[in-house]
Amino acid sequence: MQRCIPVFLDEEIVHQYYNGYCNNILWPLFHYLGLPQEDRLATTRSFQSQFDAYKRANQMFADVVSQHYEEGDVIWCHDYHLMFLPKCLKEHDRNMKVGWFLHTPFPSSEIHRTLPSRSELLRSVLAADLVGFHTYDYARHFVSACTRILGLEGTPEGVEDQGKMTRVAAFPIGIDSDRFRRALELPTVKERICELKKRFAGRKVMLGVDRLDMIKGIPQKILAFEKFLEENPSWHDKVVLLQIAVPTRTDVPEYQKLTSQVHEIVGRINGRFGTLTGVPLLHLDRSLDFHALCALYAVTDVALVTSLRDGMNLVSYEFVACQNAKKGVLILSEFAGAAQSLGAGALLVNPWNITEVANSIFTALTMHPDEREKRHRHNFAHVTTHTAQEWAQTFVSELNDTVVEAQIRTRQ
Ligand code: ADQ
Repeated sequence: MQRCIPVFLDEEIVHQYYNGYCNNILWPLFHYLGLPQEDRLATTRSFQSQFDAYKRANQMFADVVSQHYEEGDVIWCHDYHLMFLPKCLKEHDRNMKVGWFLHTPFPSSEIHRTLPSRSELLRSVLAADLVGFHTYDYARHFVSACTRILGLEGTPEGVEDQGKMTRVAAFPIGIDSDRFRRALELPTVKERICELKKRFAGRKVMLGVDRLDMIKGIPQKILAFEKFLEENPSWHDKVVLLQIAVPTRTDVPEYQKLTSQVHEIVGRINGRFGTLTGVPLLHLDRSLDFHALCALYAVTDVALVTSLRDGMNLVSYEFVACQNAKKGVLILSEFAGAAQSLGAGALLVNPWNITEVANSIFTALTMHPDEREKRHRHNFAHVTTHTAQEWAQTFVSELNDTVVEAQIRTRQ
């Protein structure tokens, strides 16, 4: 059986659909960043052609799915790139069982209603039988958008349109926590842990791991670290922040600007607080392999996740999964979906408030071991029980049930 079937898109479609409509319009909008500021007018002018490309690309996915579809298959569409797909699939065969899951936040209906194609996108998603989000808030925003923009009726189960019920619910994602725990037992990872401990001996290790994306709040994070250093001279040679930022969407100008901005702040901080023997901030523009990442998570004392918005944020889960020995502290943005599941164990912060984040860094570095243990235990229990496997099984089983219910209603 083929487990993966590619859908080939030509360069023009990739430009208009993927770089354009998906990453220049939907991604910033869903993260409350609005449309790109400088080329707002150009974006508005090219909006329709980008949306047409978006629909064409989704239709191409639908054509490939339809070619391989067999009766009884369940189809699960993922993310904001494929909001038009449920409609295309149902037009092909209304008996297909179709689910759609959004990995980003779904914003307040007041944000969504600024989108010129707001109604068409909502109606396409509503063609699905089950619509899922990471949190109840996102689900609630989606239902509000359907009631306010389309005038439909929202119920506790979802949205009803002309007798067709679309179930809308929260399915918070998790990670494969066992994979991380198994990795920590491998000799190569243990060796890396020893090397890192030697390398950073005498210093507390703080860690940030993000795609270099404006939603991840990397400039805000390192500005907060700078403020912490300004206000706590006694910590200057006792702490290091490792920021691992994997470059992403490098052909989009906004992302190129972000990279230069981050490099400039990093240079300034190291110039101000570095000594001949070391710098307080190590910033790497690259991704790490899985074992290197596990070792880094394991030696970290404080993880800093300061997303300005984030659907969930799995880095926070991965850090917790690797911390059974150390019981480090997680500083977590209240605007990440993960704040709803790991909020009781983490130190929650508003990433825009640099003073608050700087104070939380101090609290985390000086926290009593009993308090760290209590907080870690809470989060570890969550991360190891709410796994990726459980997430997928719950969604698919609920998708099956939804369709079964619909069939029962038809029979009545
Ligand atoms: P992302 O925005 O990519 O995902 P996140 O959930 O943090 O964000 O997942 C990132 C993944 O990439 C993690 O597994 C992490 O380990 C890895 N990664 C990041 N930087 C790395 C680096 N420098 N080196 C190696 N690995 C790195 C989207 C949404 C999130 C949502 C997920 C899942 O934006 O909000 O949690 O989907 O639904």
